[in-house]
Amino acid sequence: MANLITILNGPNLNLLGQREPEKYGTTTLAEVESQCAALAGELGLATEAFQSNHEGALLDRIHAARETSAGIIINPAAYSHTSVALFDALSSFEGPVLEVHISNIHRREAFRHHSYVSARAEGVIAGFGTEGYLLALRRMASLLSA
Ligand code: CA2
Repeated sequence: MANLITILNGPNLNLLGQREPEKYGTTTLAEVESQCAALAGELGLATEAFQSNHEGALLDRIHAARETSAGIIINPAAYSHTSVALFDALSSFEGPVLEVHISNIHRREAFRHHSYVSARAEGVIAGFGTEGYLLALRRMASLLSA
């Protein structure tokens, strides 16, 4: 609980590194998750990672994290732009929430410029590629040690 960070990824991110490398790079989700686990170890944290293409499954993991995790790092993917339910679930979580987007959503279509999740997040990282997850983890370590 004290050092576990839940890393959540939303719809289609299971395809990371396999399609659209010009937008999302060539690193797979499995590689991102293992990079995060390694960095977490160096930071004195631990990670659990979960990806789903289903909104309800993500909500269930956020609810579970209320009992198990000190913080949440989430890339809600397309649900960022549509889901009040994710905002509500994250609002029930007491620890820090950091939002990650691999691409710079502000340089893309107008419908990607607003994220419901951002209003709940302590911070948002966008456009740093998959490195954004590692930056978020470092920030999470700072937030939890403050
Ligand atoms: O930039 C991001 O991380 C996004 O959250 C990615 C979402 C998009 O809907 C958001 O606006 C921004 C899309 C995830 C799709 O992931 C894919 C990865 C590889 C190939 C195809 C899709």
